Amino acid sequence: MLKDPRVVVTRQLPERIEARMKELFHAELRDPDGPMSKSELLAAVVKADVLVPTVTDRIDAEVLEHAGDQLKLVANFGVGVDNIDLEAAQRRGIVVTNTPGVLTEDTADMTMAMILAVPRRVVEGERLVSSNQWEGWGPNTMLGHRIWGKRLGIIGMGQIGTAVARRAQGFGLSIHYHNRNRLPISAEEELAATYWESLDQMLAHMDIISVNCPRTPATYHLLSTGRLSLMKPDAYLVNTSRGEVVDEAALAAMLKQRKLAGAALDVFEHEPAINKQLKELSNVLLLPHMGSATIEGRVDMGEKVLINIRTFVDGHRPPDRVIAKLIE
Ligand code: 8YV
Repeated sequence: MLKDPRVVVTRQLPERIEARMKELFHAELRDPDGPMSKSELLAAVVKADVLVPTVTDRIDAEVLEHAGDQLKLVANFGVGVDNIDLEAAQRRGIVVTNTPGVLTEDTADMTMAMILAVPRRVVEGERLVSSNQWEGWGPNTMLGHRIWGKRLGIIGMGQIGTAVARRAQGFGLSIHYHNRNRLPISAEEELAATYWESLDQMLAHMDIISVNCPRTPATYHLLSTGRLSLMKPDAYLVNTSRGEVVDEAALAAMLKQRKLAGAALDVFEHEPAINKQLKELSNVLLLPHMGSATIEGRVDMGEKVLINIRTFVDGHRPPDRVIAKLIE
């Protein structure tokens, strides 16, 4: 049992969550907001009993090895834990938790919006109107591609992938997926989903690919030049997972050469930097990592963080403990 734990939060969280954080713990909140520099992170782990980082903090081996013995818990505000060196945390006996479940539906909604937006040229159409260049309806104006009846290939059929599949079914897409483990037959039947053991083969047959797997050592550049080249030239790529799963430079080059029809990307390899070529293309929709950005979602994430910390400091196993081996 940890008495009056010092909780350092690296970013400004919803007001309601920060208020509760202060009631429950000796909380050090971020004001003004902004990502912590490496030196600020190093200073934080020297004094914190609990650190609450986000995707904008790299909690790498250097940071964790610099931590004082008092640091016992890293309670990530986010489901992806690729920003944390889990092995290094384990070596130091530091527990890591995340916030699964509560951002599934929001992220799936955004993924679906992106699946619809690029083939139907939603953003191009908006730009045409807002730049005063629209000259009126024409039978051959702004033609995109039909969604209904196309094949959607989901890479990573976890909670978010499954939530995307449920939505996509309603839009008449046939569901295909590649995952480390095949789903139970009942789940496949419910989604009318076809399992592809070979990612390469699935890529070659899909009209739209949605990346929904976590970023782990095994998924880094999973969509390499070679794999992207397997996709049909009239196929689209959507990524709401992590930028590092796709070789961004290779993707940009292929889109430029029209070897792919288009892409919708909410995440990037070197956020907030984005490959310059991507910004110059009209068949690409670029969003600022906002897949889970709803007010309700952020509050739910904060609640999860509070519960994880509270349970831990009370001497129990926190509900969302992340075990290094399980996610690799
Ligand atoms: C979050 C995300 O907004 O939770 C995740 O893994 O990618 C985002 O949707 C972000 O990570 C918060 O830290």
